[in-house]
Amino acid sequence: ADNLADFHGDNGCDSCHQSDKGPSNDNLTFENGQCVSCHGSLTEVAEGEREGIVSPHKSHLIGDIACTSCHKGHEKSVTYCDACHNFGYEIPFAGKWERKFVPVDADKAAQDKAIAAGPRETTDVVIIGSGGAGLAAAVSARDAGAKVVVLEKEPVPGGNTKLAAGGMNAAETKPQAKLGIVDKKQIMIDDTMKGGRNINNPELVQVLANNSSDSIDWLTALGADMNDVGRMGGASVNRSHRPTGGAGVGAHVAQVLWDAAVARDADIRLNSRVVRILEDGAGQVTGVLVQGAYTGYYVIKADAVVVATGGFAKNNDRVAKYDAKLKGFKATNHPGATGDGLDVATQAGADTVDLEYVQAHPTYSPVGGVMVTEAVRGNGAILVNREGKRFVNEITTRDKASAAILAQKGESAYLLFDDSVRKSLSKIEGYVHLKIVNEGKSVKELADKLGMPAAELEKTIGTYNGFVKSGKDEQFERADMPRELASAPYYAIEVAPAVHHTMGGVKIDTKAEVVGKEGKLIRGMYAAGEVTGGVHGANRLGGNAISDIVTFGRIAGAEAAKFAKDN
Ligand code: FAD
Ligand code: MEZ
Repeated sequence: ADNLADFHGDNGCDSCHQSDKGPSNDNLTFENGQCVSCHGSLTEVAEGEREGIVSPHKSHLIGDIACTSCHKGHEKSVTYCDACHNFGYEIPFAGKWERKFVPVDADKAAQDKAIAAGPRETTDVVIIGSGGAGLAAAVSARDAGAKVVVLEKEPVPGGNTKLAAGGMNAAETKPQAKLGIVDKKQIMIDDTMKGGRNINNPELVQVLANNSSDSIDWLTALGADMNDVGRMGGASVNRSHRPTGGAGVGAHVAQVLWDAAVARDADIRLNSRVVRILEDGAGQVTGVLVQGAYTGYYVIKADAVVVATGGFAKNNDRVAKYDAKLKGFKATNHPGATGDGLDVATQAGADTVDLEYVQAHPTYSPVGGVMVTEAVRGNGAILVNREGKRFVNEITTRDKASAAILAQKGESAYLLFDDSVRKSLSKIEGYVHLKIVNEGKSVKELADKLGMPAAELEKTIGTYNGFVKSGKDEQFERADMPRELASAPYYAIEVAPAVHHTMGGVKIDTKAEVVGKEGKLIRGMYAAGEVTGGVHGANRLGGNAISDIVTFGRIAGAEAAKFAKDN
């Protein structure tokens, strides 16, 4: 046998499919049910695995992970995890993971034919993308009474949102008050504008900051725990919210939003790529053309469309077009962050802003294929070079920290912390699990392991601890030094910058309505999240994206539902 279908062939097509016409929907709901009925649920399969491996069946992905995300019927199977990691899994009937960018208009003749055939179905609001912006929009549109279809091109939901780590920025919140943190929405506005080099759209920044505390309350009411509050680069106050104990914010928020959307009966379809937004020729959207991975092209007629397709950091050709310095760089993003939503929106007339601003995250682990959260630095870690010396204010903005790392020998550095930092942030356990953390019982042991001069590293840590005690970083003016690095064991992760966030995108107004190329609003088209531009200016502050997607996602969903009702 060459693939799973051949392997199961003797059992007949109906061992996998409900009818001899093949898959009934693009989620492969029936087919996945068949896998589970024979092999058990993901949890059950994971229980049977050897200890000590990073389990392929116990993942950080959200929702109910479909077996067919990796195990394919009629083609080669692929390990979805290979999009970021390399665990060396052996999967039956394996092909190599690869993802080529296919333009949205690649198959124009077949697309035109599907459009000519007319709509297969009708809904009030179509949401493109199942990341945080899309799911927040789905929840708020359902709460406003709209019938909603969410279309997601990947086999797993959650986009980049499920990977978000360090936190969600918000000012004047209840968790801040409980911790005695004094913050002001105006300070969040000022920090965001300064971090974005003052080219952000100030009206959008006001919406971001002024609604941020409401967005924390909204998530909390849906069941989220946003009670831990830490510091991110460029912030003058602790305002980055995450679950108690410091778990990753994104997987939690995405799961809460997914559960809320499912509980509200949003119709969520995976493996469903939107390749065109349809409009009536007079500036109003009429629906979308979908490319179902298993059911082919079809049209959904809709009164309103929310574009929530995320950024394009994983598409290095596109990144390099805007910033040649980033050519060949790795990316922190999920494989679907290719920018085709941007193409779909611009082909339907949307204007764009700030596309040339692409951000590198300073601390990506090339060994693990994962971004190491800024919260590790926020909670006290320092950056040292191969000589064992600090070289930058660790909690400066990302553009500055990335440039400083690239200026070091080997174009990488070590994120260095002690056991007290590890204990302060449970997200670090994930990095230990991925085996990317070097450990030493003493500073000397760690330095020897890294091939670093031990005396120099001991001196660096001693000097830094002195700054913590005096409250003044005399070397790099780091403002926030939450703890001394004095509790063994000591840890280090090698880090280098990787493409992380695309600041520019579709132009929107404060109601998340999309602005067209002639400056006129496109009626019925809304956009939210990383696909949009203007909120973050030239450089996004850590923690502001989750805030952006929840706030503008909620606004987009509510406004789209209202538009659908009124038109
Ligand atoms: P996404 O969550 O990326 O969702 C977009 C979805 O649209 C994807 O699932 C994609 O597959 C789908 N899609 C795209 N095109 C189409 C199409 N044509 N048809 C159908 N579906 C389509 N920000 C913070 O504020 N705090 C953090 O701690 C933080 N940590 C991060 C850590 C990592 C590793 C990464 C990568 C990012 C992090 N960010 C963080 C940034 C933040 O996670 C993202 O900017 C944000 O989640 C984007 O949300 P979104 O909903 O706009 O897009
Ligand atoms: O906002 C981000 O991208 C962020 C906080 C990432 C991280 O380092 O955790």
